[in-house]
Amino acid sequence: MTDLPFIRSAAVQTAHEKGAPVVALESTIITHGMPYPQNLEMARKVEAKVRAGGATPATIAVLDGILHIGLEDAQLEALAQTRGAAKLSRADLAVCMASGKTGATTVAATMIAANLAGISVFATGGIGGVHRGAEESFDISADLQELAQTAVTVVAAGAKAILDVPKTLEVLETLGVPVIAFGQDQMPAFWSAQSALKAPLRLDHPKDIARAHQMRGALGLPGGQLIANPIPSDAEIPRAEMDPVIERALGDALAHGITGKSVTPYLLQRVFELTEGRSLTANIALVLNNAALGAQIACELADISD
Ligand code: PSU
Ligand code: MN
Repeated sequence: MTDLPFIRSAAVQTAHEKGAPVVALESTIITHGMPYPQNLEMARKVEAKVRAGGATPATIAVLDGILHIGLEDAQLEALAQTRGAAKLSRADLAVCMASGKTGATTVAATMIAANLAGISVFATGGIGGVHRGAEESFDISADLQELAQTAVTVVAAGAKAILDVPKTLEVLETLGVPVIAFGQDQMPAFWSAQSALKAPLRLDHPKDIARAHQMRGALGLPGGQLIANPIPSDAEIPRAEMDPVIERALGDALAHGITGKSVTPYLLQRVFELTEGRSLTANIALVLNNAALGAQIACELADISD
């Protein structure tokens, strides 16, 4: 136990010992994706949603160099108020831990940590992907590579609409990542339930998603699956409304010379300002929806493994 490079919260430890369903949750969305105190409210509601679905939530973060699989409520509260937390992707995780610092895990780093702790399902808002203008900037999120190599099923509301979604789908196809729309043919577009793009694959039942996860393992295929779960229609912001907002935010990012890790947090903050907070309300609704589906998939997987 002592040589594990992580610690589990008490609740996650109990679930782990029983083989009970666990859903991993990321922390970059808390520190870099939403302002305080809405981020803390969101994080608590998402955990409650997972519990209501019969699974144990495991929010993942590095606190003072220690990789935590599941946070106690006081730790969650402290993280939500931390200003200097690093944004940790695959490249950053080991350095942060070795230097005793605090950092929040992106989709990529959360997948690595979940896999290490034996957790197969992870719910988030939207994954990172190919940024618009990537042909110039080369800005492609490490989340995509991670989906290709780490066996975790990630439930998201598609790729964030600030990205180049067609290019993101092309890269995922090249990497052999199954992109599965849940219950509809179209790819969802994060704040909007529909996009103009057809999803590569579609499944309608959490049990089938769990089976597909298991089948990939049985086939010896590395990597996970991306489940694209549309935002509930009563919470969505239609595409026609979002498109000009996104265009403006992208223009502002360019004008301010925002690059690298700061691009996604900057764009999310700018979209929040330009929609007068409506993007945040939608973002919270979609994360909750993903947490509920993640819990269902985790329960089905635990059933299969019994
Ligand atoms: N989804 C959200 N809000 C976020 C993110 C996802 O609703 O803040 C974060 C995730 O942690 C994702 C990261 O991994 O943004 C992508 O960052 P980048 O584009 O720099 O790879
Ligand atoms: Mn990037």
